[in-house]
Amino acid sequence: MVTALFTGCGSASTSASSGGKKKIVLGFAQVGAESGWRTAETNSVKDIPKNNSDIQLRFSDGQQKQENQIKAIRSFIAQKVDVIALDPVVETGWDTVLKEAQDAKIPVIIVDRSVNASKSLYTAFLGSDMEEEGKKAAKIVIDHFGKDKPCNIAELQGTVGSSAMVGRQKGFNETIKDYTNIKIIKSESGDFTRAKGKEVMEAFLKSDGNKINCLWSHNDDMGVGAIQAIEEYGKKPGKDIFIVSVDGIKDMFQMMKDGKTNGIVECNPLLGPQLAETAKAIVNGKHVEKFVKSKESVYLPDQAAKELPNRKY
Ligand code: GYE
Repeated sequence: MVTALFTGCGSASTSASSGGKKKIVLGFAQVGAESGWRTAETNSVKDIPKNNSDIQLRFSDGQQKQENQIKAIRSFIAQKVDVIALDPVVETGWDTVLKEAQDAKIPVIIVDRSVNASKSLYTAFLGSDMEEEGKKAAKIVIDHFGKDKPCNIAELQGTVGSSAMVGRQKGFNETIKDYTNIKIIKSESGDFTRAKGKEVMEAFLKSDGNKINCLWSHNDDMGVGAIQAIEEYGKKPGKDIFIVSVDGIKDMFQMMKDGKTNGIVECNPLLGPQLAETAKAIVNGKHVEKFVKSKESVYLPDQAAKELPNRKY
């Protein structure tokens, strides 16, 4: 049996107190630990109590399973936390548990990945526009291949059914649709992990290694795994195969500095500070935006060396 892991301490019910002042108890239901991006987000969230003496955190790792995350939310409801933050592994299947939180009058902030549920079931969404990221990735490919150069893409999808995968794929595909020279010839999920990204890329190369000249990876970790596969196959990543991915982790910046990848679309995982602000605003009855967007950029090889030392994740 898999049990959700909880860390953080405090009384089992109602708000914790410190020096007579009540702390806001925030329960965070995390996806798992599948990528460098995820580790950075977890660290940023775990820093919340250090930077906000009025917040106490209870953290649960869902180990990439929705059932664990649902259990965690139910446990947060039973503990009567003040605010629940959910980073949903997949988009669908949340209605029942979100309704349970609502019935218990506990506000829910959806973080990072979005849910496919009625907007009335949560107070705010804090995260990135995944479709926009897919569009930005496609534009980098289009800028390189133009309208004539044949471009045969191998696509490494993220976790199937996650908003990060669904949104990035949609944005990318919509942007390339009028370019008849740009085709996706291989597409499979690498579940956002390095090991799976390598494995899937090996299989792609085995069957179509002579055709693939572009890799579109929904995240950097799968891309890093794929770069290893490409090198082992005897091709030059970033040269024989043009590569674009999303996140902006240090390892991928290093690859870009080394000339092994061609474009990084940034997705910001450092959501802790914005989450803390949003949770406080909600508890204090202040107005919060329904969609709190995180800020992000695009990086090309000429910026890699300069940007690498500045990367925080
Ligand atoms: O891109 C990937 C992680 O949900 C935005 O999840 C996040 C994605 C991120 O595993 O690396």
